[in-house]
Amino acid sequence: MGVILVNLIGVLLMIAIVWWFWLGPARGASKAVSAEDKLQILVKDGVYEPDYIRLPAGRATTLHFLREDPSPCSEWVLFPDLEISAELALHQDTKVTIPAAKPGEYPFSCQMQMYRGILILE
Ligand SMILES: [Cu+2]
Repeated sequence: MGVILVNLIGVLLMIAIVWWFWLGPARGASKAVSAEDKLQILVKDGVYEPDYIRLPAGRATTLHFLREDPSPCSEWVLFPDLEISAELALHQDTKVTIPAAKPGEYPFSCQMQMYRGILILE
């Protein structure tokens, strides 16, 4: 009986972890950034923070990338669908201007696609 209970707890814990990382409440809603804030994206530890940005379509916007990762992997940020690439200075704010564009999903990443994010224009 005790063994079954321990297994059950293990399984529930795994489900909880999976739920948290893949389906959790953090995805989307809480990472959304409003157009009023300074749109700063921290580049650190293999992730863009936030990695999910919603902005109004049809309006140019400036994103501020703050790169804190010295590895060359994080040096460039690419928005392939918008034909934007920018070299990010280490420990400094790098402005990246997003032109007015159609509504849609615009993924962005480093050159090797280790860092990934998505820009939603709506
Ligand atoms: Cu990379």
